[in-house]
Amino acid sequence: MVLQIKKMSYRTIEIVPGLGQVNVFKLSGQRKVPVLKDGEHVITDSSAIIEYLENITEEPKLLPENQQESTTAHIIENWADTTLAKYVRMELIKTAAIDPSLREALLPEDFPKSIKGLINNLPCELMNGLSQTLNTEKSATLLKSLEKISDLVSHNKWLVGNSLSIADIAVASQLSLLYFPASSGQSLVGKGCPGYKDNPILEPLFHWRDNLEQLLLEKDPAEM
Ligand SMILES: N[C@@H](CCC(=O)N[C@@H](CS)C(=O)NCC(=O)O)C(=O)O
Repeated sequence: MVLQIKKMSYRTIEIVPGLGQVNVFKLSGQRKVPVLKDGEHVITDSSAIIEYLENITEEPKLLPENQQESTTAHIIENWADTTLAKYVRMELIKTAAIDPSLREALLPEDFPKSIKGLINNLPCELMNGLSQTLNTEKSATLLKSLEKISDLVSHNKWLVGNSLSIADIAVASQLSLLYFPASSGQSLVGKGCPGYKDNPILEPLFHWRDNLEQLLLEKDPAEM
């Protein structure tokens, strides 16, 4: 999203979990994505990638000038990449465990059909057992945080200050796993986790996320 907002040209490479991560390791010395390669520079971790892009570009700035706002944006971005990311992943696993169509939609499009079918047909009881081991206390904590953010964005356009910042981008992008947006592609759009995607209290939150995606696609961020 940051590359898009800053109107930089880029190419993405999808990584298939497992085998595909060997190439990630060869390139960056660790196995996680995202990894940014810019000429000789190889940067890992989304926070470090944003900082790098912020340093090499002029406009639009995604870190507020004001020190207090900049610190708040950093903290929110970091929370979104760590705690929020972990909790939304947990919710998605929980949902996928009981929803075979979501499991299949999550697999890469070029995944062999025979294996897709196999994963789709895993016994529900087995997957259910897995879901029950996940912590309901954490779900309650996640829901509470999201309700607060939902309330905030129903009154403010941006999470911090008066312009788009890394805080908005980091939070909005994590919300995808709870309720897949248009950009997720045909097989995933509209899918998501019950209790979140159909929760009326979170409606303003997903509406804000969709608006943000729409703005990024249509408008020059300097005008936002
Ligand atoms: N805090 C890191 C998190 C990176 C991360 O956990 N990436 C996940 C995908 S979202 C991954 O590559 N997982 C594969 C693995 O752990 O092997 C960031 O924001 O870049």
